[in-house]
Amino acid sequence: MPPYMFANRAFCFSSCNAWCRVLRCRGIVACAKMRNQRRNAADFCTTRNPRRACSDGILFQEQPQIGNPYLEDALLRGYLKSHLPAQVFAEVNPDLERFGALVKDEIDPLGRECESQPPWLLQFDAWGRRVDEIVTCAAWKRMKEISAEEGLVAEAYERKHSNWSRIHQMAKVYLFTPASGFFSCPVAMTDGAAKVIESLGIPKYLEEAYARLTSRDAGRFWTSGQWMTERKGGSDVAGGTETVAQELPDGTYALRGFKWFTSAADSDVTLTLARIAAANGQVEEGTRGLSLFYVKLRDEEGNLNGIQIQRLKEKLGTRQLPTAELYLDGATAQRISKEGRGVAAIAAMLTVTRVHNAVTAVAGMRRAILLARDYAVKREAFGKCLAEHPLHMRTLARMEVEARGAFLLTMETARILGMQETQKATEEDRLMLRLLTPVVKLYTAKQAVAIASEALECFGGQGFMEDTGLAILLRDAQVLPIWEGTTNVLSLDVLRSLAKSRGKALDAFFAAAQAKMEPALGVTELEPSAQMVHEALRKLRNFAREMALKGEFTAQMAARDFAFTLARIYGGVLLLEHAAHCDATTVDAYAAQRWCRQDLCPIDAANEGGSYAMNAVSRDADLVFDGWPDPR
Ligand code: UCC
Repeated sequence: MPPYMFANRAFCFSSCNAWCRVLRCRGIVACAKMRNQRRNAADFCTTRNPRRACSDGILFQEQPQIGNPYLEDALLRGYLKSHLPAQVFAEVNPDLERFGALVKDEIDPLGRECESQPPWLLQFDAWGRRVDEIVTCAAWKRMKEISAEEGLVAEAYERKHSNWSRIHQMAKVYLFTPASGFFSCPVAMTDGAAKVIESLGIPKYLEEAYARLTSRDAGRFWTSGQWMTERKGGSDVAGGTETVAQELPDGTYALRGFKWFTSAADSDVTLTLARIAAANGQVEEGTRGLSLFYVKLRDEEGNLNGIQIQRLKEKLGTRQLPTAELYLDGATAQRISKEGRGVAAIAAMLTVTRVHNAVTAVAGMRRAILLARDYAVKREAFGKCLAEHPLHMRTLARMEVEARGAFLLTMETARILGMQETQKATEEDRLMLRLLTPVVKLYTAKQAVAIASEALECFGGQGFMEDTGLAILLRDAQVLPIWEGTTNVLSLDVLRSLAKSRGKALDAFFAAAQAKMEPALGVTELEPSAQMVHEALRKLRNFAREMALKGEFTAQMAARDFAFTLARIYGGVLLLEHAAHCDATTVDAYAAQRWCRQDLCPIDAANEGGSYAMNAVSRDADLVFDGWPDPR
């Protein structure tokens, strides 16, 4: 044995005995006897026929596995138990347990099939006829049926449990999304389209679409796309949308333009933006020129509606999902917003899809952690399993705390969305929904990438391999900070929400934080953490006052740190609220304490350090362009 290994073992023996006893008591690590039995079995294989063992590549590391994801997720179950009314929990709990089993037994294998059989574009048939057919695998089609049958959209609109239906639906989507081969993307957009149509009062001409988008009947269920990104990009929608809508005599419109990224381009219908052309062909530029349109992709015979599919995109991740470039060559469309109110109308969709984005982010974190946790009790290194190494457990615990905060932030946003849709929301709730949606979307997305990356490291080299099914966790997570608005665009959206509400959204934030933390203040082990959140709130309030005085420039410079501060503080608030609940465990309290130990107000330190001073931009530019061959 090399000396370094000996040294390592000696260290572990002397300092970690007590720790290992704790793990064994909990049955977390196999007892030494079981481990020896396993090792003896392996030795038996190799000593009997060592050459065969090497040449056959006999399994020498155990594969991490996830059972029923609902039963393995203590926080999800604890959250539902403590938040849902008892009667609602009694109905939702068995449904989620059953659905969790379905995820494990059927959806997960289908998701893997979607990965191994990605979509492809059949542009011409054998006789040269242009068909532009996106060919998807059977598993992808089955995902659509499951989405309908399980009411992954419908649940939120039937409102059987009033405002809590949103939580029920999002909990199901949370279980579904990491196993779904990204069918959760069309589910998210379908939910968003249903929301827009509902917010328009379900006009007669959209009744069928609404019924189908929210149907549980797999034969009737339609999915929707959300085409917002054109050749000039997807962030600056007002500056980048070139598609023109020409009104036809029957009151419909013909759309002409190029949509650069269209996710789930095999959808049945879509919502999209375009500029209405006047009789002289002129269009109005900017936001005021944009209107929202509803488009059916194919006619009754299955022919595309004036749409050419140019190509499918080559992507880093989400390869299961057909993302296409589309040329609209006279696609017939119905205008569904008032003229020039397209962005405001599609905002209802953005709220919903951004919550879905966050749900996918936290669900991805959970999946990565469940796998890493399982591997920690299976994989041995330096003579013992990973769970017996304190540093490894510390790493997993950090990931767990991060995932918990992100989960509660997401569910709280979904909860308020449910309140708003059932007319139970107060003015404070409405302001909080507007503020929290971009905060939660941007924060969870960034953390999802970080957690996925950390999780891969937990598997060593195996985490870097495609055929383990682990590398995809990171590849797929990387889309989340980009979809539905990048981190910076959403940071600026946070500022918009403050400006539009004349600061009332921030007042609502302070009031909600205060109220939610109240119960924790009376609990001895939570009190110090609650004080830390209080202190962070005080610093944030001071910064907000300073920002108001300094104006737009400082606000923009600080926007990202500001959004992260809101997320950190509110994550702490929600973890404390959860830990103060009567059903909470000591683990919940510990998670809250751990979260609150980090810097809850990063904007304060950055401000103190001069990050938002007037000369900071030019200094940033000097730094960035240092060595650039063509200085401006
Ligand atoms: O990402 C995409 C791929 C789809 C895949 C779906 C995945 C779903 C998750 C799946 C999980 C598995 S497509 C979309 C990517 N692009 C974006 O998300 C756009 C990013 N850019 C922004 O969000 C910008 O902030 C814009 C485009 C909204 C800003 O545009 P404007 O033109 O500057 O807009 P204004 O002037 O700020 O706002 C126009 C109106 C205002 O209303 P009024 O006129 O009444 O004052 C705003 O208050 O729209 C209102 N508004 C909003 N309302 C704007 N943003 C919002 C909002 N977030 N909420 C409510």
